[in-house]
Amino acid sequence: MRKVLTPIFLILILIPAISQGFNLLSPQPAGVNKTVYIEAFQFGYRVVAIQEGDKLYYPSTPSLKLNAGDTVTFHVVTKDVTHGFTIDGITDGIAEELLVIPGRTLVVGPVTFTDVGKYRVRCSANCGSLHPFMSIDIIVEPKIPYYALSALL
Ligand SMILES: [Cu+2]
Repeated sequence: MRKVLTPIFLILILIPAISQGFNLLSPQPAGVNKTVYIEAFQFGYRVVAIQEGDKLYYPSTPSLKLNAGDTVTFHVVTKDVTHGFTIDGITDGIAEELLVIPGRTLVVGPVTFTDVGKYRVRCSANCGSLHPFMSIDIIVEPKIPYYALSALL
């Protein structure tokens, strides 16, 4: 069984590697442009959809997952009261300007996430009793092609 599986495994790794010019360990291939649609509410944020080119995704995760190098434009709306949308370490200098007002769309970005890590989005407008706890995490993961990962197994 192993004698059969090994060549199949190698082919599965080599075909994409050859087609991409053996670019296996390039640490950060060019990122992807994304538009992320977010709804702010008392007391949290929900990722409604992610647009990548002409593709639209509807993520069901509580955080926003990105790959290093991605460039993101956020479109943020709210249906209840005015909220804020500040990204720790990125929009610190303009936090008070980033208000999400009912009936309007706040556009933030484009922001390029070059560093792997966790970025916390916070509400900067006092929107009610649980306002201090209103946040969502953006998790930026290294961009490693799937076949490079499989070669490590
Ligand atoms: Cu709020």
